[in-house]
Amino acid sequence: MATHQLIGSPISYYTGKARAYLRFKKIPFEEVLSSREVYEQLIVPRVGYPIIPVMVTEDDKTLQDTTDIIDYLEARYPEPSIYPATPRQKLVSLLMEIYGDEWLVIPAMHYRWNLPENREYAYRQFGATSAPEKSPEEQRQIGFDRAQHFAGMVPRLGATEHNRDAIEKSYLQLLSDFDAHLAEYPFLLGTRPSIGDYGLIGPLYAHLWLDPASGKIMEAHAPRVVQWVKRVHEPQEHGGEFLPNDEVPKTLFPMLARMFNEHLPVLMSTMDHVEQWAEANPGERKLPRAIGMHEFTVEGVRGERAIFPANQWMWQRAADFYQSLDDDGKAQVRDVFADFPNAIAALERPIRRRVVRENFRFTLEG
Ligand SMILES: N[C@@H](CCC(=O)N[C@@H](CS)C(=O)NCC(=O)O)C(=O)O
Repeated sequence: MATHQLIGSPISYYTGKARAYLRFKKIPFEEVLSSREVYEQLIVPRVGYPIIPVMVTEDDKTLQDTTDIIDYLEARYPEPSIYPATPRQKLVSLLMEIYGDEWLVIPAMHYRWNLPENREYAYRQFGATSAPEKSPEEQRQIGFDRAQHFAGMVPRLGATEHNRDAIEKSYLQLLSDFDAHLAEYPFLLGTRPSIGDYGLIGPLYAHLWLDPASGKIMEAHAPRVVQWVKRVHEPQEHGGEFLPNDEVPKTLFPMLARMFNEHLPVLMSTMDHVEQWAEANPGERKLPRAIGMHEFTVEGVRGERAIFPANQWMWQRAADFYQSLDDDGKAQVRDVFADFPNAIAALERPIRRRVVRENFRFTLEG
């Protein structure tokens, strides 16, 4: 009988997110290695361009983007839901998903491609995925060639020699903040993983734990985060509960504050640039992957990175949810984020030009 297939690689960021989710939900699936042949014969013909993970469902539907994969499966396998039902927890879980998916890619890619031990490991793993039948020496060469595309993304994502120390400082502080949270709770919002845990597992599993030099850093700075990585990626439990009374634990606030300081200004600037791009390109709907460069700041150090409309698509999930709440729900959110006026302003900001996904590509709505 046909089963869902998850096509991806053992050291891929977003494959790890989807795999962890599927395991927790006990959804039957088989994993297919994204070899060169699989890219040529399955991924590119179905999606239109090379990307992982891809899900081919048991009834042969093609899904890409882990957020779409997860939401498709949540509708069919609703219990136990990874979306809290209450306003504050649901919003916090969506924010942590965006932060993991779209911002922690900076430390993740920095550590993978700028530490020689990790880079060497990644070449070999890339090669083993791409050409499992070849010898280790040939795989290393194939992996090296394939890796150039990914290593080349690092400066476009904003990680350079100039801000290296700041990126590492911010990441190590995030690790210790998360470690302190995990002294109290097994997951972000209680004893059940939420969509926020799945956002964070992408970077924290593959690049920041499995890569050997990264794993040593995590073991040394945040042993509880290591345990969480294992708990999320190899779940033993299938249930658990979100905390009662829509509580957002105090121990999450340092992580939220870091996201609001570093990532939120970039999300707002992305929306400005999407609006400007729409003005400058009347009638054009298909968005390029990146639309110019903008500044960002980490630990007081300024950098530049490409502007990705994909980031806005993810942000819309949180903003739409907040804006859909009734007055009481909004007031509860404003209350819990009272110390973060920039977060409230961001959530209230109308989305003038929406980014949607059509045929696996980002376009402007309507
Ligand atoms: N947001 C997407 C991103 C998928 C993605 O970026 N995958 C990476 C590997 S983990 C990739 O294939 N990148 C190819 C590229 O960026 O050219 C998701 O959640 O699935």
